[in-house]
Amino acid sequence: MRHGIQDYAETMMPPSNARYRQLSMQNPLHACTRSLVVKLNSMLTCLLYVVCQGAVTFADDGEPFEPPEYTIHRANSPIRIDGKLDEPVWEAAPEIRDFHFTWYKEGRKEPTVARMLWDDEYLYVAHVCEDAWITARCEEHDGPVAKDDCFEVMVAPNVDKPNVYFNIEWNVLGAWVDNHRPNGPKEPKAPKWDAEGVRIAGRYVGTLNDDSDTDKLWIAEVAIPFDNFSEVANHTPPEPGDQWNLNLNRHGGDTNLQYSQWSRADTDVPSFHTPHRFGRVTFSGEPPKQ
Ligand SMILES: [Ca+2]
Ligand SMILES: [Ca+2]
Ligand SMILES: [Ca+2]
Repeated sequence: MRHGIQDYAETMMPPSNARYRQLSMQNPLHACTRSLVVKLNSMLTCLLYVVCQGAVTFADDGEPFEPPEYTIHRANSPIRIDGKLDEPVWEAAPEIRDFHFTWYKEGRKEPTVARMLWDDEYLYVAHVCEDAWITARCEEHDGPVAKDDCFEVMVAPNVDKPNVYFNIEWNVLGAWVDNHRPNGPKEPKAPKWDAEGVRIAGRYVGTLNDDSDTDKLWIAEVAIPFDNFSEVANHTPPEPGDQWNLNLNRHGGDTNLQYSQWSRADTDVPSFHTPHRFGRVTFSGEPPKQ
């Protein structure tokens, strides 16, 4: 069953509406009084609609949308960007496993496990993507990474400017694309924005660009300097307790695209450019419990 925000408002309205309808039926109200009741009723409808919009929204699948939340703990020991997630601090970091297959409904859904950490210089992202057919051809910056199996982080680093966001996506070869949308998803991206100092190391189990066999997985370990977001974020590096809006997305390569994501979008066709549907991360000054 489809639910939009109006459906939600209507399900909440009957008590108020019924009450005002009852009043107007039981009392021989003057026309202008009835008019006032109608106006009050209409105002209440608008008020409730606004309240409901602020409180909760509904996705097309009828499930109420609550942004997923994640605590990014501080890395209390160095992270070597080598594609091996064997640092104890990675092992201790909380996992994100509940990726949504917002548009992909049939067939086996390929799981993802992602983790994030931070220190004074970098936001760290690590992920393990199960993948039966790994595609990775692009080796140049700002090339067609989106045609490959790729993983993307989108960040809106100031919750007071939720439409101002950045996206960086990479493949297992370490090629990446970076863009900045200073005025929201419907306005043009910044003519030129390059993330500086991004470090990516990937590994995979399988064969690249040969879909005649079945692959296992690919991994990337990524460090993104906070300085890249300094013009938008309140603090870079963040201060403990700071919150950002953020999403993690996957593209699927040549075969079985899937398009999975941490916080699910609300579009009919695949689109990750929905900053109003990003998840919420909180930077903790504490390392993860080991
Ligand atoms: Ca490592
Ligand atoms: Ca293969
Ligand atoms: Ca794939």
